[in-house]
Amino acid sequence: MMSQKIQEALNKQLNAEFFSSYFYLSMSAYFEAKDLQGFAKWFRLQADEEYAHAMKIFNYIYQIGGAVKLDKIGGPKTEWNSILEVFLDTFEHEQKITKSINNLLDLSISEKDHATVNFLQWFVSEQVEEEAIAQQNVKRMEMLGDSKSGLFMLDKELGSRVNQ
Ligand code: OFO
Repeated sequence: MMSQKIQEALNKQLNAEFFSSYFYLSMSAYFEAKDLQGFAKWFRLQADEEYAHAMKIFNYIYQIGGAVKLDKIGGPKTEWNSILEVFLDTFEHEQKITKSINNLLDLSISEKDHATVNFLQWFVSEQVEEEAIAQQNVKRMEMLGDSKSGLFMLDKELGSRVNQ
């Protein structure tokens, strides 16, 4: 049985993952409007992945006898000044999520909740991957500069993404 503190923190993280999904879906909509189908698809799959992260936490809370308390999800940003800004926001957001996973892990360690410490290991590895990808996308966008053909190629490449 988890402590009240851990249950609240897991519910908070659950909300953050749902927000991530909503945030990336908003980015997907932004690219749909620009007719950049590859980028739109990439962010839609990213939104699906975040939804799956949320559901992982949802299922875990019940597995260890806790209770899920769904809260309202904040309204995500819907307008960006440039494509680069979208990728910079993604990187910044992933860094924020990494911090909140690390805080949750610190709390689980101090509460001696070994099951939750173990559960969170998957998220720790996932965040390393997500930050690396987000940073790589920022670098690629910076390299492209104003190149239209570069943008077309990157749109094509990101559009080939498939979720595992
Ligand atoms: Fe859930 O990993 Fe990104 O935010």
